[in-house]
Amino acid sequence: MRLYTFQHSPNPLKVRLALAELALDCEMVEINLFKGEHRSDEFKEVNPHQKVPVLQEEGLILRESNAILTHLGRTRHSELWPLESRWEALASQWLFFESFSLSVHCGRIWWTDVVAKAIGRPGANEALLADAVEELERSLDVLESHLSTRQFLLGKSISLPDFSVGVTVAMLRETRLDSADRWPNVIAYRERLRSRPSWTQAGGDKIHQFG
Ligand SMILES: N[C@@H](CCC(=O)N[C@@H](CS)C(=O)NCC(=O)O)C(=O)O
Repeated sequence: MRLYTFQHSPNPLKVRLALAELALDCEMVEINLFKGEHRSDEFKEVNPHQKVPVLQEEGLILRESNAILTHLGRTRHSELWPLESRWEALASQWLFFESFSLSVHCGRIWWTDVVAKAIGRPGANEALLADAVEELERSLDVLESHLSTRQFLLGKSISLPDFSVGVTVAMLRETRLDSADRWPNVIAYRERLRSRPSWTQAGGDKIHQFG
């Protein structure tokens, strides 16, 4: 199994966390986005969309982090992905929520407040940022309420959808929306994820470190 990844990027981090928690061996191929390596002809053969992560396994080439988590969950029998249809329906719900209601908006704010400042690139424009904040506030309120009675998305135990939603809300650390007063349960959830050995093993804090 091989993963195309980049140490400072959130979407590949979701997969590295899952691999660490599932104790799976995987060859890591680093694609340096800051140097434009994802735009090379060689990488376009792997992923015409020119994005990471991409997982290669026995002839399967799979892009989209949440599809990769689903694949790992369904093929590796583990308590991180119970194969029960109602459980899987709720897992899908959270993966789609992450994809449509969190990811792009968190990405814009993280890029502007953290990455662009650190590496000297322009942030997102003001209209996009205003839209991101408005959309995210509503989504974070949903998550805040959900986590008021649960440790993790699907109850007491962590599962693969937590690595998706958890990484995406972790992007908001040190941004304008990093508010423990407004979203205490979300921040506590993020810190539960960050305190796991898998977070350290996967280099989770590198989404905030660009030295
Ligand atoms: N929906 C995709 C998003 C993948 C994505 O945007 N990856 C970023 C890194 S986190 C990337 O490769 N960006 C390079 C680019 O868009 O040019 C997923 O969940 O995997």
